[in-house]
Amino acid sequence: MKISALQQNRYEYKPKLPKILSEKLETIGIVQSGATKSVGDQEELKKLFANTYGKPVVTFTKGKNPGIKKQLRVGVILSGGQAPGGHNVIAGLYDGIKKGNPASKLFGFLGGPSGLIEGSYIEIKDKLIDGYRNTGGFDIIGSGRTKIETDEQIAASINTAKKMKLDAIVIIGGDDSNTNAALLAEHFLNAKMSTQVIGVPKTIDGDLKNSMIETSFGFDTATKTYSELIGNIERDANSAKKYWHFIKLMGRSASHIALECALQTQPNICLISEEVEEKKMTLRQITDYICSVIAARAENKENFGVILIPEGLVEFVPEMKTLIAELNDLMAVKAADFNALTSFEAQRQWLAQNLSKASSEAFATLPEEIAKQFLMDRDPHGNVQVSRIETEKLLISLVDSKLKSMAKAGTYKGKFSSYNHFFGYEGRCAFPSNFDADYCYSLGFTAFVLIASGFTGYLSSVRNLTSPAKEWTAGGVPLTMMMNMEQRHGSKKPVIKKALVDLNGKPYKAFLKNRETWEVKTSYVFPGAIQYAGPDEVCNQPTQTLMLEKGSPSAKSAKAASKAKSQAKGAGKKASGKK
Ligand code: FBP
Repeated sequence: MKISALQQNRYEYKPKLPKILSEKLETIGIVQSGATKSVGDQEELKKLFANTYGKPVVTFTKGKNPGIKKQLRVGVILSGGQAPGGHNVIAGLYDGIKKGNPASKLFGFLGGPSGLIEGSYIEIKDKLIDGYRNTGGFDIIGSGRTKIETDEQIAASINTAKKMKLDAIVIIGGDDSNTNAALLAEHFLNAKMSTQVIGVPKTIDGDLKNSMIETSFGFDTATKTYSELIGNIERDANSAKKYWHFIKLMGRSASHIALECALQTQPNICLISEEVEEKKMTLRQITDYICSVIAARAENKENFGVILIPEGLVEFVPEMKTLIAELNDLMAVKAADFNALTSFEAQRQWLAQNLSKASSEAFATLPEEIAKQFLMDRDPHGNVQVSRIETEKLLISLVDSKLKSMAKAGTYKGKFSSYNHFFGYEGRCAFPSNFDADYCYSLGFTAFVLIASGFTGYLSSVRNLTSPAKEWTAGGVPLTMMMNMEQRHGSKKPVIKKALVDLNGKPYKAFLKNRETWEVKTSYVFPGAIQYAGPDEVCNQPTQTLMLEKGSPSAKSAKAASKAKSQAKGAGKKASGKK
């Protein structure tokens, strides 16, 4: 295969590790917190996870780890959607395992969790991993969305793990895949097996985060890639001055990607699904809001603009949310009846009889093309595939007809010409930014230390991410700590709680502070392409979301400096007092 100059160059990049992981392995000691609790439904989860519930949070610190060099056989799975940095998780895991004991082996399951069920795998060796270091994509072993759920699938996974004599399995995935990891850890213990299970927080969506997981990997690179593209479109819009660009951004239910891109590029409008839900905004109200901004800019002769739309928006518009929930349940519970319907007309009639009156009416308002997208197959976790619903086209058609009626009424005098875009797959396999390359490598290495130290049912956790990498901390968080019970496939299931945009959080507040200005005054920012070499402020900056949530490196060092100064002053005073 022909290799680009950048790819060749990225092979040479040496990812940075937290200081504790660069030390001699035998000196990586373990500190454990007290017992933990799940975020919700504690009693039900305690019963479901009798072996793994309530374990302590683990942090690595300077100490002793005499058993860390034991020989290991580990399997690794890439699960769900691609996210930049996945290859580096495997590289970090591989290097850790081999550093621990060169005779240890790493196996990659092919095509996601189904590789474990079917016993389909390859051994990962130097030559293979060296061809994937610091590259995007999941193509080293492939990924998949199969859920290990049925008794047969669980039995088959147990069988493979036993046959391969695996000490551990690492599952690199999002909230649903890590829910699977938690279940697998529990099933292995129930089957009296010693195979450990460790998860790694992956997803460009940024919705797998909490007090212990600062961000999921891939979010940094994906949002920087989309922001580059949005900035390019903004510059085009500002040059041609004749188009409104409606850009849908991937991210599933949560609006973290849209919000981060808005902070990076300052578009005219960025819809935030979580706000739409809180204000119970109907599709009509959203349309009215967009039209009011378009009309205000037209007053200034600016008949152009950029609008960001989170891909999960429709799930948060009250009437659509209820409709989707009813459809999800119907398509799970009455799957056979629904699947027997051979035409859209037949589906429409069946739905008119089975949906509630309100949902039936909401469904009827959708243009046929969009209505069909609401009925597409659910993913294996029972979620509607929001990436396939063309919300950007739906909004363009609603805005277009509203502007026409405003023009008739004399309240809009502009020209409206629009383009729709969907940025999703463009960002999922980009070369990981330095941040993601370092973070992923550290997560993989951390997974190795957790395995070698005997833990199971944990998520690899690397924290303090807005500081330089050597100051990052590493350890593990029990998967059950992040779980609650939710309605899936028509019944209540244990799942890792998704983190949506916090309307009291700093990133959203920073957006709100500027929103009205950006709506009317052209304030575009052009971030340009991700840089891999150069000054720190160009190539080593974390996302705005992370900096606002955790404090930017400069704010942190200023704080640390002022703390040190006041401590020095205090010490001086004390010292002089003593004298
Ligand atoms: P994960 O949650 O598995 O990381 O997937 C992220 C994502 O890219 C979503 O943003 C998007 O809605 C979905 O995957 C698309 O799924 P698919 O890759 O199956 O088309």
